Amino acid sequence: MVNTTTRTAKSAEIFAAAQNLMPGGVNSPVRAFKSVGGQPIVFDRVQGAYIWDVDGNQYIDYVGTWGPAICGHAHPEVIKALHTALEKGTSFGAPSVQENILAEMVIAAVPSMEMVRFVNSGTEACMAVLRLMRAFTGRDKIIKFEGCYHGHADMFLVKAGSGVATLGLPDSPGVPKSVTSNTLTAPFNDLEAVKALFAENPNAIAGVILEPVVGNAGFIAPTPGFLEGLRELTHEHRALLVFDEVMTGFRIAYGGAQEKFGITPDLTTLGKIIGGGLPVGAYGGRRDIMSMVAPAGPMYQAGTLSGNPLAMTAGIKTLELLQKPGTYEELDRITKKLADGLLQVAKDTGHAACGGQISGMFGMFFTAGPVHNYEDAKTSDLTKFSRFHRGMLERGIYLAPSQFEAGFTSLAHTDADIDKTLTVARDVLSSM
Ligand code: KE4
Repeated sequence: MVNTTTRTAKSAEIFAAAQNLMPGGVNSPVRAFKSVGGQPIVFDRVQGAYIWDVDGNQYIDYVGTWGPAICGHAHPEVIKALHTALEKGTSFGAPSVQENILAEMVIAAVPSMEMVRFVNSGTEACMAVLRLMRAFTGRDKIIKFEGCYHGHADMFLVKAGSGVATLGLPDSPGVPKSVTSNTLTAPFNDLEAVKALFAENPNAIAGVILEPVVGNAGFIAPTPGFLEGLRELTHEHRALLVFDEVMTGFRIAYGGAQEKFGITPDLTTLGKIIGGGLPVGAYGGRRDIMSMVAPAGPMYQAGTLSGNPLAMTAGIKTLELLQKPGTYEELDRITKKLADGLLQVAKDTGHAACGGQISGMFGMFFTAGPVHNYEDAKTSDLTKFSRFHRGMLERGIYLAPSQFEAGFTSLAHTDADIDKTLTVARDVLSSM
């Protein structure tokens, strides 16, 4: 039995103080470990595939600050580029060439992107893209999917995933019915339900927004034909198709899930990786739609720190690193080894489990499955997940503190890291 009292004493002290200062002691709910129990560890530093907490304990990290650390934490080339950029100042609030450079890289990479607007978070990107969908079509309703999470803006907090699902919140107080009455929902992977919503709301639906590979209800892949069906349905009803690739962008493939699956949406949101760990979000797509965004057009959206030179610099260097040949083959190899290994260990130790991976994104549910949507995900054994999470954490493996999140690997993870992770998982699951 690992002695958890002294092992994480400093974390306990710091987190206790934090709870008097910030709601739940955190600045984002999922970090509070509410659904897995126990206290969070307090980070001191990160490097490559590893975390060190304030007590000096080292962990292999499969959260990667929720996706941005795809090249490994604190990559030396990113840090070096930031040091150079810092000498020129931290914020301009005016055009900079770095914005052009990152915009050109994003437009060149993402099939749907003809123009792009940078913002400061995925939430901002999704808020803006929803306003743009409505401005372009003149329609108010949208379709989202149960368990998908598109940031914390009011109109998306309907059957949302991620922290909302983690905390089991029915949705959120403070969100007026008048705002969510235009948000229609359907089960992920259910084309018939989407067809029915279009039939029930003729000429009223601005578009469909989804995570093309769900990461906020746990890892849920699209079933064959689902994405193609949504593309056809939105074309048929003159509605827009929007891929929220805040998580999947530059992770599922360099061009995101839209490149991987060969489906081009009308608009795309991005975040996480394009900021290389600094605050960046983006939305973009067809030029005729993006031309509506102020000051080119009438749809207003703005931000003091949007296009921040430090964030642009970190994003540029991160995407440069990802352009190296073999990047996504290696991510897929190392993550497949991990995901397949975890499922094998669960089987060997008598625990029903299902899951999978695509490139550097993976997930596992403690249920025989299959898991095709949020309702399926909710049937998994959440108590078992919590015990597994705690057991892995105490043995130096840092997994996302919620069943309703995805796991992330990086180019810094080695075969030895995966082998150690699978050995620890076998130890933990054998004792459960
Ligand atoms: P942010 O506002 O957190 O940058 O992005 C919101 C968002 C939008 N769309 C998708 C598909 C997302 O995954 C996210 C944010 N992801 C969560 C992790 N599931 C962020 C972690 C957190 O909330 O602390």
